[in-house]
Amino acid sequence: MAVSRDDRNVKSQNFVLKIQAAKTIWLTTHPQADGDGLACQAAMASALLGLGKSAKIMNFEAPGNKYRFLFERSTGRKLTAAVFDPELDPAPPDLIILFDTNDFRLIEAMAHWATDKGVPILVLDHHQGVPPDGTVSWTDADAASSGEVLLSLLNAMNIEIGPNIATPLYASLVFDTQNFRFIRASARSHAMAAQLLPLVSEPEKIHEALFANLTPTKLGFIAASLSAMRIEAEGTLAVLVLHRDIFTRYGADLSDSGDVIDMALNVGSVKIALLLREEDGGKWKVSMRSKRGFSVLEAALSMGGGGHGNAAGATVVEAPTLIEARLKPLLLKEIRSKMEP
Ligand SMILES: [Mn+2]
Repeated sequence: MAVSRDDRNVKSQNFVLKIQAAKTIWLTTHPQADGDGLACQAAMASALLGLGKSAKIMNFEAPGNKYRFLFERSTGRKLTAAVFDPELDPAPPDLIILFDTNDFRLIEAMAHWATDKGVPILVLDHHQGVPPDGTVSWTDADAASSGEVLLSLLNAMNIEIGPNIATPLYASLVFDTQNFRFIRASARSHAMAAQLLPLVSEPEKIHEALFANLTPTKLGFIAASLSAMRIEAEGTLAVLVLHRDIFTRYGADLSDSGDVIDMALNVGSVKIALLLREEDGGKWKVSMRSKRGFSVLEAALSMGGGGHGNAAGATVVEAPTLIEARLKPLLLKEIRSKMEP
């Protein structure tokens, strides 16, 4: 449904007004925070500090090692990230901004806590779907990264983009487009890169941190994972089931398995890749990726999850063989219907 320009402007003004009125602001993102959500937190923290506000990065776990560079700044103090724990009885901020998801089930504990304390949560995101009714949001499902959406907010707020903001925003773009391989809508991502790049002192370091971060053990994890991958349905579907022991054996973290599923799409014939990853308490994280023209969103929604057309997932408590048996017919149907001339 098209949003009229006036509606959009009213919504946008509301978002900006809420930020302007707040003195203390928490910046959060979904659990297992990635290079887009964390980059938004870093960029927004610098923007808010520049406005003289108190900004606190509040996550659900410590950021992954490869993302630590996002919190270093060329001027001013390094940013730090706290871990949300309502038991510690933190002082409620005036406002919380949630980046890179609109799914409040993912931040359930914080959402409940915020409701109890009367703290509003704003959403800045580029995923499909909508946040709970009444949520003030700034979203664009055509944007390649939440960082791209954040840049439009900062521009609307007339905030000057210096190196401390440009560097994480550029990183968000590099990360979510996987080095500009997945450009969602348009040339906009490249235009944004052109605007930001002159302010980024060492762009190669961003690429290295995000993509050239292998260690011998991580390489071992990738080799073992790839050899467990099955390529089925005339080469069009890649399936990978990773039990916890493989992570323990190689000391791999959860972001490492994301790299493996991305690799599956480098196989020319593969249209969709499906990864099942064992988590705590009998839970399995389902991650799906697809090439342009093939959507995995419907399959993720059928499992109670969400995401984008080309990257979606869910968390399910069920045996992996059963999850696979439920998903495969949907994925094969998608592949076959889109491959027909
Ligand atoms: Mn994102």
